[in-house]
Amino acid sequence: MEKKQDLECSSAEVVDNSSNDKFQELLQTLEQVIWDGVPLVKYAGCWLQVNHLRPVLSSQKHFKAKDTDIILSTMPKSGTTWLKALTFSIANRNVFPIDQSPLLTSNPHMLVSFLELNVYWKQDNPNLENIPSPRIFSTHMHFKLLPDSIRESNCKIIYICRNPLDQFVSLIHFLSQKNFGKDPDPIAIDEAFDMYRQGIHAFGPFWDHILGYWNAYLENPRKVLFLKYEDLKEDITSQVKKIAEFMGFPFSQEEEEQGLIDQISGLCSFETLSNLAVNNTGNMEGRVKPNLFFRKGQVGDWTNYLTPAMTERIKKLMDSKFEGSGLRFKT
Ligand code: PAP
Repeated sequence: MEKKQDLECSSAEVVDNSSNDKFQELLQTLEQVIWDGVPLVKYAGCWLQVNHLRPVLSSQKHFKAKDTDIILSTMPKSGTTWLKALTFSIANRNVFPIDQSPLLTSNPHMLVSFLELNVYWKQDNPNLENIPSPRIFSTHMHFKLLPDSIRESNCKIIYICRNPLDQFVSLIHFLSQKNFGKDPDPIAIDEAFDMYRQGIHAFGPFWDHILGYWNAYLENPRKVLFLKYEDLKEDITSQVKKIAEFMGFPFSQEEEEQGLIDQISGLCSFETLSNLAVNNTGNMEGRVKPNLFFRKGQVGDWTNYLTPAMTERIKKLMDSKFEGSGLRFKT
């Protein structure tokens, strides 16, 4: 049953209300479904886990982007961990030599925080002023949900997407393992697939997520860099150069000759990161095991999981949703 969405309800109004009433009122107006055992709500056309809505609203109200900020945007399972590692390494290459990189002792997610899953998850209005520039934050939010200051300032957005077939397969593996593999009833692939096709998954619909950033990139390529996971797999060197230039930290000729691009690419590679002790032990803030972010790291693993009928359906959906956009995926 479709419930009316109150898109006019401003985030400021909702999160300001200490009694919680406004927030509860807003929730009542939103369409809700259960996905993998958790409630998702449809806010401004975007599906969010219900517990992500408040931090999204808080970030919209309070986040003040600086011109020097770099915002990494992704749909889950599209290359977030990789992009965090690469951008952190590029920005901090003069602070930490490669062999002393914090990536050797910290999972990339502990070095670059999500606005809605970390920063505004813990506090409604944290003080972020003292974080040294460039501040790098990440988000899974749709472009249209981003805090206004991100769009209005001169900060930069780096988006990475992945072909939806692999993204979906990566997602279902993550879901089956996320509660330390102890989820008694993880969502079945067929059910997840049917919902995915309807755009119902955390931060879905996937086509709106991707097209939101694609169109923003077409409108202003100096503001938004649009990357594809498959391109990074194919030629990491040119992509790292491109990312560094976009960030405003281009590699000097001397750095290139010293092999710094290869060193950063090697440090951030699936092979290196997935074998580090830090990414194979313990858990992250009691929520997930770090090795969940490193499964296979391949292009085309979907062929091992999706039936021909499923593949055809998704490909048709992709054709219809991305038609005319100029966007193509390597699968
Ligand atoms: P997140 O959005 O939850 O942080 P994200 O990092 O986007 O997840 O996606 C995880 C996927 O990226 C995994 O893909 P797979 O399930 O198909 O294997 C993971 O293996 C892959 N991945 C993580 N780090 C790297 C890396 N350094 N290079 C290439 N792929 C990587």
